[in-house]
Amino acid sequence: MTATNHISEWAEAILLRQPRAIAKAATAIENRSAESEALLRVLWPHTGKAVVFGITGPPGAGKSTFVSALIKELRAESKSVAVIAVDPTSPFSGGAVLGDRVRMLDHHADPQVFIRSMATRGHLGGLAPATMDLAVLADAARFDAVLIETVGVGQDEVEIAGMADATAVVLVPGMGDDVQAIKAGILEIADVFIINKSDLAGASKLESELQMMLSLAHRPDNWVPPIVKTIAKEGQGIAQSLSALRSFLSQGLLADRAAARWVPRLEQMWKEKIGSCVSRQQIKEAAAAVARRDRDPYEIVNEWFKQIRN
Ligand SMILES: Nc1nc2c(ncn2[C@@H]2O[C@H](COP(=O)(O)OP(=O)(O)O)[C@@H](O)[C@H]2O)c(=O)[nH]1
Ligand SMILES: [Mg+2]
Repeated sequence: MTATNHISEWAEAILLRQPRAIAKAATAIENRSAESEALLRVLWPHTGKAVVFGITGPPGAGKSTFVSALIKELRAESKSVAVIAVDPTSPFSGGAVLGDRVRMLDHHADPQVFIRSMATRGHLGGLAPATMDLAVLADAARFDAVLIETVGVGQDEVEIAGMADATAVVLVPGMGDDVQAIKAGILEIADVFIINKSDLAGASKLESELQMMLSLAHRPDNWVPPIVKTIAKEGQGIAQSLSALRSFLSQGLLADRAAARWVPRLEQMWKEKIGSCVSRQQIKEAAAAVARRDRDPYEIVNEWFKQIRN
């Protein structure tokens, strides 16, 4: 079989939503293999139908619980759902991936639900492109909704959520000096605020703090992010959250927004492309030479740049 045939048959199977073809593609995308790029180019013309929701917020806010409840809500509407969970994998917390998987097990038997956990380790600069490519894959496989869960701690993760069609920032009461304590980057990408764990004390206080903050802020698109109180573990407020996300989508500003969202995404893709032209080993060797004062770092970078253009 020729390489092109192989890719087109693979793409065909994905368009038919065959689980094994999708899983294999997801792995190829995570590994940033040359094959995956060829595959994505074939899939691309078949995309653009799925709605991509970003769900972000601090660790433990209840994002996975919220996502799980959102799957249920979407399945009740007979919508198919793909979930991409970008998990933090630090040497100190190995349990996050498993925790998310277990909670989402409810949906694992359902062929209309696809769940992929992605490790953040080993994606030097390529985390965002890999995640967004998984969303392209899910879109091509005709999933109606794609939910991307990221932990709003690293800049990469915050950016990923910001590339979605609509982004929910999940907060919880009792976060100390609340709104001030939250990373500014997270707040900037919120199209909808979710105050989860509203069964706990302090939900109203957080709500008024957020309202205060929103009354002072001003978005260029004039959108005022709604605030929805939820108890995700009991499925409360989930339908309202979905409506809030959809009301943001239905503003009629979609074309402008889509173009604006493609700016960081193309930047990321470009960065990844450049990064992939020079190996880690080459960089290490160059670094040693620079440290020894054998080489000039400016010249090295210029050489690499010339290499790309050839
Ligand atoms: N009290 C309360 N706990 C919740 C709620 N939603 C989730 N949790 C709990 O919060 C913890 C963290 O949830 P998880 O979904 O893993 O958070 P994530 O790290 O943001 O994905 C779990 O023990 C959940 O059971 C809620 O609405 N109220
Ligand atoms: Mg989680």
